[in-house]
Amino acid sequence: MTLALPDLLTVPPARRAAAERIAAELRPGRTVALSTHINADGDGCGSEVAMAHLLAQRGLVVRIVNPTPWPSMFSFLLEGVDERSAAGARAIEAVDLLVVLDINDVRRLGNLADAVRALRVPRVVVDHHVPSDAPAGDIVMADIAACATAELVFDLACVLDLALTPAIARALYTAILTDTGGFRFSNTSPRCHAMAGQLLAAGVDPEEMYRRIYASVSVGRLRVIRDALESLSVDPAYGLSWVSLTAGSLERHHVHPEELDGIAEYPRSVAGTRMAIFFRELAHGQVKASFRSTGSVDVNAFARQFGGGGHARAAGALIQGSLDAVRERVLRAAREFVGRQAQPEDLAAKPAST
Ligand SMILES: [Mn+2]
Repeated sequence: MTLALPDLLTVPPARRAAAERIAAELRPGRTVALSTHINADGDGCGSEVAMAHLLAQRGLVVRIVNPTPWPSMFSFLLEGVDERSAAGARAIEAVDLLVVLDINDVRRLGNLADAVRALRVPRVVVDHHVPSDAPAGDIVMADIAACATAELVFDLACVLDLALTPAIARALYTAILTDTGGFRFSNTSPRCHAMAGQLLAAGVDPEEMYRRIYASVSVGRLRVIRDALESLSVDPAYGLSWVSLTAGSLERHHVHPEELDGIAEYPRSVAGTRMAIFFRELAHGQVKASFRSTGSVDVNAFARQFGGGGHARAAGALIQGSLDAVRERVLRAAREFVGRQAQPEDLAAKPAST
């Protein structure tokens, strides 16, 4: 008997329809700016670079303009790409089209948000976050089932019938590798692996990618992780684990914020954890809180209490206040939030009479 395997890479109809609406705007000769969220991650950067090469293939003139500097750990992707984040909002004023990647809320564009709101040209959004009430554009290709924004860029390439060059494949692979935590998180779908297979076939060297992304860290990153682990606290009664970093720690070890990706995995890895939190003190009396769930807690819903959002298992919020005050407030809310969501095991373990 043969196994009837699904054709994993077929582009779902809703995505195809969205890709076709976007395609209508991608006219050769147009100048397009690509942007992603503040402190771009692997998915933001990889999706942008892949998109830059794809649109150039189609005859558009492409520039990348991000609200914060291009992370040095992803500079290896930039060859042959026009990256003008340093010019700020000026670099998006005279474009014919804007494509915003990996963002569900225009405020995630930081110091570019006002210029983007003021743009009178078509604004495209390609994203896989839970939609917000303030999208960054009007032509949207969004699907929370996509393992990364890069999966949607891959689909767009399929619909547009563009070539998957080695440079595009590396950028897309960077994006899906980092957004799935190295193919470990729950968004690692069969389709994600099928896509990874295509990218390897298109020339990606997985060991080289592992070395560049996970095995080329600064010694400062490890020292910051040491500081964070020193602060590790757990509340087993609620399944909460958290770490904190002061602004001074990053300064002392000369570490950029983009090098902090993955730190929330340490508290999440503690046995019995349902929700993990990484508190990072910023300048100007703000704290960035990253929330991670092991499955039974919807941290996107939790983050919304603090004006943030993201995904069900990974979300974040920017909160006003000192590190101590924010931590206290968030932990109090987290105990209440987690406490309201009884675990099935708890219910089963309780005698019927109580
Ligand atoms: Mn993403």
